[in-house]
Amino acid sequence: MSKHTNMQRDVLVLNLEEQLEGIAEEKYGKSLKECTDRETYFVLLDMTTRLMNVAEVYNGEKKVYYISMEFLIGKLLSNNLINLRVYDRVKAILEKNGKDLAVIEECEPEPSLGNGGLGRLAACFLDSIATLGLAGEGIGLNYHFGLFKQVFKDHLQNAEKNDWIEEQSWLEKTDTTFEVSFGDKKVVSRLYNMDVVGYDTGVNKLRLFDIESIDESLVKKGIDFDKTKIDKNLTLFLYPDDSDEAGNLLRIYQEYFLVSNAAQLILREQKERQYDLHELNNHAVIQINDTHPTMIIPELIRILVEEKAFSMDDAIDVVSKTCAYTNHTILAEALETWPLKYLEKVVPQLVPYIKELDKRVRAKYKNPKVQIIDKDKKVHMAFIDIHYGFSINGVAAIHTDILKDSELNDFYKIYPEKFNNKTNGITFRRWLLSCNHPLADFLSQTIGDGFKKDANKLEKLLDHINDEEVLDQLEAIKMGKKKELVDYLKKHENVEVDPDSIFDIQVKRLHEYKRQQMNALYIIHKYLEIKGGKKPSRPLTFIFGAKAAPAYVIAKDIIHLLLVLQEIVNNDPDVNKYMKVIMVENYNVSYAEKLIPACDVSEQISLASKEASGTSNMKFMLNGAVTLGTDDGANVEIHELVGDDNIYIFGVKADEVIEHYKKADYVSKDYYKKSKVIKEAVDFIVSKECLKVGHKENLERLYNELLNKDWFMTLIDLESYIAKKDEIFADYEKRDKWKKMMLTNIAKAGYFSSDRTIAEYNRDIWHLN
Ligand code: 475
Repeated sequence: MSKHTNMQRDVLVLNLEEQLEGIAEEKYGKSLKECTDRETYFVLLDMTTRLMNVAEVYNGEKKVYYISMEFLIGKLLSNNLINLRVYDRVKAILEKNGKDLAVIEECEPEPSLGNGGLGRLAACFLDSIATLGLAGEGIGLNYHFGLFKQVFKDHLQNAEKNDWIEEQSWLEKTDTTFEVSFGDKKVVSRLYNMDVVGYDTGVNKLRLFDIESIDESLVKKGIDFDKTKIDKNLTLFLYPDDSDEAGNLLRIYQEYFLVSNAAQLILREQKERQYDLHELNNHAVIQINDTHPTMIIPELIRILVEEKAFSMDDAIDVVSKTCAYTNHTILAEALETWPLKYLEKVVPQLVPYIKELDKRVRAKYKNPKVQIIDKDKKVHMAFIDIHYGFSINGVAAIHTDILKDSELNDFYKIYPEKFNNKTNGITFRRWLLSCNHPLADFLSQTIGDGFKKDANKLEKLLDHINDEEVLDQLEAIKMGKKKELVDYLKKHENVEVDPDSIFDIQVKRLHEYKRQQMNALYIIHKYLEIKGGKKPSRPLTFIFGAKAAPAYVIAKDIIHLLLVLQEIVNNDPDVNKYMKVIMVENYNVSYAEKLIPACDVSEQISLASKEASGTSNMKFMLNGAVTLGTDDGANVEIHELVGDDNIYIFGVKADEVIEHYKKADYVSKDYYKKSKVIKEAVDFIVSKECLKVGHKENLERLYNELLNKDWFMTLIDLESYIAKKDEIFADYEKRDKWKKMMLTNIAKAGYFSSDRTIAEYNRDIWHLN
């Protein structure tokens, strides 16, 4: 940090209390004490912004641009205060004035600029890039309503808009505007910045582009709007319903809007610094977050050729050395392939370049499976990244292996040197220091606070594995967090939960491959057992949080089933003393921060091979939950780190699953017919009890799906899942063993700090100073 900014910062920090009083007076003409909670929030926002304004801004010879359609940043107040190292002081000042920072935080709206894992990862990465002192920025879109707000009505998911932008917010409006041309229209963009402050370091920027001509009034009911009015709707929502053509086209408009702005911003910066564009790769590296921003490649080539007098060869060469791609999924339906005719309509200026890139591939490789434009005239976006980028990475060891050995094997044979793994990580600032103060403080007391800067130091906790006092403290902290959650659930979901029950939690997007339906079948099984007189030794609380894509019918049916089970179980006097089911409404980052510290059993039960990595598995572990999971994604690495004795693994392995798909020999009905337990659980979905509460159409559709399709093999693992889950619940009673498992999981979580992940990206891909 430079001397100058350091001093300014010191002055502000020394006089924090006067500063806050000054801002309160200036803004509201009253003292801090007299401010309402909401006013206090805005006072803090102002104060924090001032502190960030005097922090060092990173500049380097080379910069990373992390381009992503999603940055699921969550609320920022607490995190910014923590990273600025003023959290405790601010909290104390507020307390002196009769205020509770935790209550103030509730006034902050959550920006939901992401769907799930991929978007949240981007946010963790920004935190780590700044914390490691690297010059880097995120480039994304400023969606006005973000991801929809989930509301339950009649046991069904409804979608409403999430209005998060207020008059005063973390967004800073800039003077930067660009023109973006589509085939049939032009729009003018506007850049908004958000500061991203590192932990005890300087700041970077998150750049969010918007359009000047946006019209929020286009949204009439729920999240419906006229999808054809591009100049008015472009940045209204994240991921509009893509089940129809207009939705798909809007998505392409959004993607091109993102990359056109990114390209203009990056090239402007090169010019300002008087860099030679022939050396772009020495000054910029572009990390493409999944295929959504892939058009940055042909767009940069186009600009270099048409506006900067590059030859085609030179343009392709330098852009290929600048762009790197991260793959987050092997699900075929998530790998983008755009019909060429859509691209011709939206971005005709890119089409000749995409055809040129395709032509060059064809000249070199005869294999039709590596060609960019296939025989049906569809453009495979990932293939552009692989041929014309210098790096491709998966997000966990097993995922990268699957990419190399099966999914992208034809490419791996051509470019083995481009493939690399970067196992995901999470920022410990948000997922420990901010969401679990008691645990963070206790760790500081026990092992010193070195772990805050070097997460591997958490391993020191292992020295205390036989220390009763430490083990009891961990248990007490968990209980404290469970009680906080109990109060919150009472208030927000109107359910009573026993803090002494086992908290078993599955929170993530709703998708059949993640198998929430398998968890639901276990719950049915338990319910029937209890009805039959077999009581668990301790009450069980099953908690879910998940949004389903509005166009994903079966996913919404699974939510319906969970809500129906919640009603049946929680209202059945024979059962509700022994178990409860809670599907929380509108699961988001803020909710995750309340649920994760309170969890005992972390559900990570995807069909092996399907979950690229998962990141909630890491968050739960760090907060002392024990994983119940399949050998999938980063679970495999958690397993290796904690050993067989500190994790509960069940189910078929990835290679077996891949074999089944290859042979197409999985028949779910066979499992249903063979097992009484499976049959009973599945049949209950369409039982009298369920049909009385729920809807015939939804329940029957789900039942038929499970019996006749079950594309993600729920029934193949159901029996081993039931057995493992019964085992983990029984082991919960061996308190000594359990507390040691908690401790081991926390101690071994250091590897999953996103600081480690980002250091690896930098070492292997970015090469920034
Ligand atoms: C994986 N989202 C997790 C996480 O690497 C992994 C897809 C299409 C359009 C918009 N969003 C998506 C994802 O693919 C996604 O979130 N993938 C997730 O990325 C971070 O930990 O296993 O499912």
